[in-house]
Amino acid sequence: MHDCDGWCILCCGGADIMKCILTVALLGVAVCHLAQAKVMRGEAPADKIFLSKQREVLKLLNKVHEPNRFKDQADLGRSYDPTQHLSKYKNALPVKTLVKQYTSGRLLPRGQIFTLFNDRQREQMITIFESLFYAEDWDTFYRTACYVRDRVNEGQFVYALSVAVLHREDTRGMVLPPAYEVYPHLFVNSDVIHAAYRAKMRQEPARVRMNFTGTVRNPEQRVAYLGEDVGINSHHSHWHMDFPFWWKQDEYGVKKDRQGELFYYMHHQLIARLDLERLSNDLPFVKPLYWEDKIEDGFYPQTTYRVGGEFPARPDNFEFQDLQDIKVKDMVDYTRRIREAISQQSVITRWGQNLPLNDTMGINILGSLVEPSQESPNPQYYGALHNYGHILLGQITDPKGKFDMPPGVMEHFETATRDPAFFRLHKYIDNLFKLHKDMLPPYAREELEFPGVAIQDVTVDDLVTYFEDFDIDLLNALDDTLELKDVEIKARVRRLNHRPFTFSITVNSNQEQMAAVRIFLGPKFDWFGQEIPINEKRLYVIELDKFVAKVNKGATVIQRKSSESSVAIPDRETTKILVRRVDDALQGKATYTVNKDVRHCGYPERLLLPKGKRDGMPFSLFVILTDFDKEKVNDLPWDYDYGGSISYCGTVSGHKYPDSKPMGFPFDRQINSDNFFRSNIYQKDVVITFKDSE
Ligand code: CUO
Repeated sequence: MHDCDGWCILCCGGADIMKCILTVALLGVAVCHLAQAKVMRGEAPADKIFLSKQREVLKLLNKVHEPNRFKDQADLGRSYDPTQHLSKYKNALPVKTLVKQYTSGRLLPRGQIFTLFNDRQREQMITIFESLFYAEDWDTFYRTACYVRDRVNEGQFVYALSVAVLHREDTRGMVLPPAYEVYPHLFVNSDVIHAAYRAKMRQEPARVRMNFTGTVRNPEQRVAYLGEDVGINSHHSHWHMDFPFWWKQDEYGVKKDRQGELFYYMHHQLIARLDLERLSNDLPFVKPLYWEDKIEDGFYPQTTYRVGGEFPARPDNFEFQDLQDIKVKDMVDYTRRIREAISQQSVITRWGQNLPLNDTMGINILGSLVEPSQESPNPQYYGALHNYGHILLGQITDPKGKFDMPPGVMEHFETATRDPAFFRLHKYIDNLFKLHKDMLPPYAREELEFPGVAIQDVTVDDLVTYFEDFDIDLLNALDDTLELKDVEIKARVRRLNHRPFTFSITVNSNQEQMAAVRIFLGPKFDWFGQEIPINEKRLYVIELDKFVAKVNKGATVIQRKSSESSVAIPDRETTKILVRRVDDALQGKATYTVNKDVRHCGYPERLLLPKGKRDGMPFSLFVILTDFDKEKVNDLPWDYDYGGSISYCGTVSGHKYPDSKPMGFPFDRQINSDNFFRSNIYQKDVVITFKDSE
């Protein structure tokens, strides 16, 4: 028996000693409760200056479709003339351009639909973003924000302001309202909006039930709960705000460590997650699409823009169409060139040099080339495979612009995952990444093993999923007037959740050391009910968690809760609660803690597990321990959490991605089952049971 008190204080920093004592007594081994809740190292009480800045940002994002209702901000915006303060911008060119474009009426008008995939609209948005980003101090930033609030298109404003807030030093830790509350039209069906309007007219509070699109006659509808989940859409749109493809790393002085690889990995994981949901609903894995094939499944979004009409629908069996600037044949050519680069393990840069793809950094280059980001080594030659794919799908039903249809769901990161074709496009892209990964040698023994460390056992609570109701605030969805009082109108949606669970990993080590722990879940059987071999299974494993733990000499039990997962973030706070908490703190009635590393990007924690089946569905659980000292990249504390969603969302605070292993290790490369499993890699079957409700 260990000296529990002393040991617990040493190991857990004194956290939850009673639980520790109890567990030690029961198990007879040392138990390390790594963290009782997510360790938010960047958290501290906010001061008045921060709180008032936070309040101003929330005011700026209130009812963005209408003129600013806050008189102080509106007056400030009206009277501020950026051209009189050019010395207050680190780079004054963008703000000069912005004012010129505004005065000559060349900006996208308010009320119109903004999409990042439209070059002209994006360039304008970048000018707005840079005007905000280059403001030398908070005061200039704030005045500029008030200036643009009522002058530029609201879609461009929200996006530019959000990206600026996420990246400026003086706004670090600031929380943005959930995207589905800022522009609810992108997240809920037309029916719901109509019903909400009726309730608003009557000035009656209402909860409007929202169903998933389609009917039971469409098998894809069985997994619509994932693609249409507001949490997934919010995660995805925030990922693209944290890692914009238009980001100019050198110019802005903010590096995006491993952006190309993150693009590959986060999207790969989204597809794998849908694949496990598909199996749970008796559907086969997602099939990739091809430029010259028909897209079997159509999609009818049943969603309407606030102004500008319905999102276009795509009938079944539609083919890709040439657009004015993007030809289907070009997509085939880009693909061929990329495949050539992969098979030759070398990319040709725009200056004619060869950039090798034959090492662990190859995926980062390939990711930037396929998306493409500003880091693409040769966009002229390799094109914009992924971005053009989004545009081709978004404009497929009105390729010539004959009917002046608005952008499709694929042309907004907030709505893209609603369309099953999103996953098919990304599977197609993912297969290119797979081709590259398959060119690399399988991991050698010394890359896989952790000498002296063995996992003896892994246990986990019963894994149970269920559906629950969730309410989305529709306040910002409805036009109203100052005279009309706000009434509470919400959309009620069904969403997947799971019971909390805790892993207990019993480890034996020949010395005290730091271990990187990776937990994955993969399918056991395929759609036909056949057991999936490990080298195929690896393509469908989803990451449940990745963290660092201390193992002692002898036996250690590492415990880790589902709520601590570094893949996921908890539910977003509603704007209403956020505003109230900030106001209370400003009035000294409560403390508001700010986390300087706060993340908006992160897979929803309640979706950590796939649905499974009513009778229980077997899955394969993998736990892998490796030597953290060999893979760490900086000297930050080993339990630093980078805001809590490092696995899929990397870092935005300028830190490097904290481990040097390829993302998805060890499943990202081919696996030879004969020499894959060793004492630090543990596999066992687990069962996920779905209950209709909790
Ligand atoms: Cu996230 Cu295609 O990159 O949607």
